Formats: sequence, C-alpha cells, structure tokens
Amino acid sequence: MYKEYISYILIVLIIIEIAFTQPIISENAIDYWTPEKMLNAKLLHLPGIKNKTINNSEKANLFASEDENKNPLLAVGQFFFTLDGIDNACTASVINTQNGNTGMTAKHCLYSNGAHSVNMIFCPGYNKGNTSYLGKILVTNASWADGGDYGVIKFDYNGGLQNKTGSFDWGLTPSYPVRIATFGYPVDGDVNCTHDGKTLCIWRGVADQHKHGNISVPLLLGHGSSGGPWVMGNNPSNPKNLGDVIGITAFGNESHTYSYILNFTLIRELITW
Ligand SMILES: *[C@@H]1O[C@H](CO)[C@@H](O)[C@H](O)[C@H]1NC(C)=O
Ligand SMILES: *[C@@H]1O[C@H](CO)[C@@H](O)[C@H](O)[C@H]1NC(C)=O
Ligand SMILES: *[C@@H]1O[C@H](CO)[C@@H](O)[C@H](O)[C@H]1NC(C)=O
Ligand SMILES: *[C@@H]1O[C@H](CO)[C@@H](O)[C@H](O)[C@H]1NC(C)=O
Ligand SMILES: *[C@@H]1O[C@H](CO)[C@@H](O)[C@H](O)[C@H]1NC(C)=O
Ligand SMILES: *[C@@H]1O[C@H](CO)[C@@H](O)[C@H](O)[C@H]1NC(C)=O
Ligand SMILES: *[C@@H]1O[C@H](CO)[C@@H](O)[C@H](O)[C@H]1NC(C)=O
Ligand SMILES: *[C@@H]1O[C@H](CO)[C@@H](O)[C@H](O)[C@H]1NC(C)=O
Ligand SMILES: CC(=O)N[C@H]1CO[C@H](CO)[C@@H](O)[C@@H]1O
Repeated sequence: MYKEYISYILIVLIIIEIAFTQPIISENAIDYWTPEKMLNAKLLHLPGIKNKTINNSEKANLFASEDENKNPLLAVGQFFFTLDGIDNACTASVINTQNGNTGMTAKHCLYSNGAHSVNMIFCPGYNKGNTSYLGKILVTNASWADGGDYGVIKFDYNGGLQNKTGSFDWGLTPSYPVRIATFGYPVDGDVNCTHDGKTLCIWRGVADQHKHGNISVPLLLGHGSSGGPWVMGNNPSNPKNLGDVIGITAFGNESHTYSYILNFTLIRELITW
C-alpha cells in the first residue's frame, strides 16, 4: 500500500516535471483582439535566424506558389497571443483528435523565459489580413514539455473545431529525405509569396535529417512562420486528405529552417482535455 503510494507520487512528480500545462481563463481574448491589433501584432522572431535581405532569385528552384485560394485551407491559421506584454502572432494548425478541439504550435509561442502567453486566439483560414467565416476561436489551454519546441493548444468550440476545419493526421515517422509542404505567415524569408505576415505562405519541397537529429528544410521560412506545420502527403487537390504533420517550424540558421522530431507519445500525453 505504502509502496504503491510512493510510486504514485513519483509518477505524479515525473509528469509535473515533463509536462507544463497552463490553464488560462481568457474570455476577453476574443474582444481583446480587435482587427487593428491583429494587423499590428508582431510576428514572433524565429530563434536563430538573423534578418537578411530577401533575394527571391537566389533559390528560384525551391519556390512554390501561394495561390491555393480556390480551396481555402481552414486547418491552418494565425495564432495571436500576448507574451511578456507584447502582442504577437505565430502559425498554428488543427490536428486530428477525438475531442476535435486540439491544435499544435511552437512552444516558444506559448512560453518564453518564465512568461506564459495570454489572450490566445486562433484564426483558422486567416488570409490576406482577413479571418475566415469561423472568425476568432478562443484558445483555453496550452501544454508543452522540455526538449522540443512544440506544444498543443485547446480550442473552445462547440461541437469540435475540426468538424469545420478538417485536420491534419499525425503519428507517422517518415524516412528521410521526405517531400513535405510547410505552412506559415512570414514577414520575410525565402518562400515565393507575399511576406506581409497576414498571408498564408505554402512551400513544397524536401525535408532532411542530419545524424538522427532535428529535421531541416533548405530555405528560410521567415519570422512569423513559427509553429507552422510540416506536412507529408498533403495534396492540394484533395482537401479531405490534408496529410500528416511530421514537424513544427521551430528555429533557423543562415540557410535552413528546423523542426524537432515530434514525439507522438509525448503529444498524446500533453493532450489532457
Ligand atoms: C528581425 O525581424 C523581425 C520580424 O520582422 C523583427 O521583429 C526584428 O526586430 C528584426 N530584428 C532586427 C535585428 O532587425
Ligand atoms: C539576387 O541574387 C542573384 C543570384 O545570386 C543575383 O544575380 C541578383 O543580382 C540578386 N538580386 C538582387 C536584387 O540583389
Ligand atoms: C513567384 O510566384 C509568382 C506568382 O505565383 C510567379 O509568377 C513567379 O514566377 C514565382 N517566382 C519564382 C522565382 O518562382
Ligand atoms: C479582406 O479581403 C477583402 C477582399 O475579400 C479585401 O478587400 C480587404 O482589403 C481584406 N482586408 C484586409 C484587412 O486586408
Ligand atoms: C462532429 O460532428 C458530428 C456530426 O456532424 C458529431 O457526431 C460529432 O460528435 C462531432 N465531433 C465532435 C468532436 O464533436
Ligand atoms: C535540436 O536542436 C536543438 C537546438 O539547436 C538542440 O538543442 C538539440 O540538441 C537538437 N536535437 C537533436 C536531436 O539534434
Ligand atoms: C545550417 O544548417 C545546415 C543544415 O543542417 C547546415 O548544412 C549548415 O552548415 C548550417 N549553416 C550554418 C552557418 O551553421
Ligand atoms: C517520448 O515521450 C515519451 C513520453 O514522455 C517518453 O517516455 C519517451 O522517452 C520519449 N521518446 C523519445 C525518443 O524521446
Ligand atoms: C486539462 C486542463 O488543463 N483543463 C483546463 C483548461 O482550462 C480551463 C479554463 O479555461 C480549466 O478549467 C481546465 O481545468
């Protein structure tokens, strides 16, 4: 009995150590984010990359088109939040769960140097500075762990947001290199699209892994793309099959952008709702 109690405590302590959950009651977040604030939100700095002059002709062979407006993609959106007193924006996506109200973004969009994001909202299908018909969705919980720059968020939407947006599957571990599509709202970087931080930019190309470490794509996805999904099997002509998330835009160097390898066991544990 006593032994059982001890191991129970131990398990609880381990869970507390690896998983931080931040329950935030922010009913005002919907009102807080006026259209003006959304347009003026700072696109969160992508750790590691220095701002450089964009020269689109450098990597012309890598470019994909942003023109996917015929099939508005609602499973990706802009994620607005206040961190350390500053109004910021990142990218987030809806992932396939039983509760229907779960998304993913980067950990550094949820937590930084002891500060937790507040006023969190998700705008599915945000594009060219406009919300979709789904408007602003309140984000009521966020959870993440040490050792990877990604986390899960909980949407407050009756009936499950993914019923309206569709969702990305997850759980596949590809062998590298692998063809993927990346999604984000950058203000700069190498993707051939309107880098205004308000327009969804999609890049299709190959992600590779070096020495069993993090995975990378050979271009700068740009500031504001943090938290965007890296998706394999995404077929733009079949919106019912969005593909599988295998990465989340996390950081960059002078030439490449990185994602951590996602630990799907951990992600399952982080979804406590
Ligand atoms: C780099 O770009 C980001 C995003 O536009 C901006 O917030 C930041 O201030 C810039 N940093 C420098 C050193 O110019
Ligand atoms: C961009 O890079 C290409 C190839 O390096 C070069 O030819 C071109 O002059 C550059 N354009 C600008 C505007 O710097
Ligand atoms: C960038 O996109 C535009 C519009 O889709 C296209 O006309 C142009 O050829 C593209 N540039 C490159 C270098 O791929
Ligand atoms: C929203 O989209 C409409 C066209 O559908 C455009 O006229 C308007 O400028 C957009 N709003 C913003 C803030 O860009
Ligand atoms: C999604 O909608 C269907 C009916 O359209 C409903 O049966 C199901 O419960 C909904 N999913 C969630 C998570 O609420
Ligand atoms: C992934 O990148 C981070 C940040 O540079 C680093 O701390 C970590 O060790 C890397 N992980 C692997 C498995 O290479
Ligand atoms: C950036 O990352 C790529 C891929 O990991 C690597 O080949 C390259 O050397 C890195 N560049 C710098 C300046 O570290
Ligand atoms: C993934 O997460 C689980 C649960 O937290 C953990 O037990 C496992 O060691 C992790 N796997 C890797 C490869 O880090
Ligand atoms: C699982 C979990 O942390 N749930 C919390 C989500 O946030 C609400 C408040 O918005 C809390 O009441 C829940 O406990």
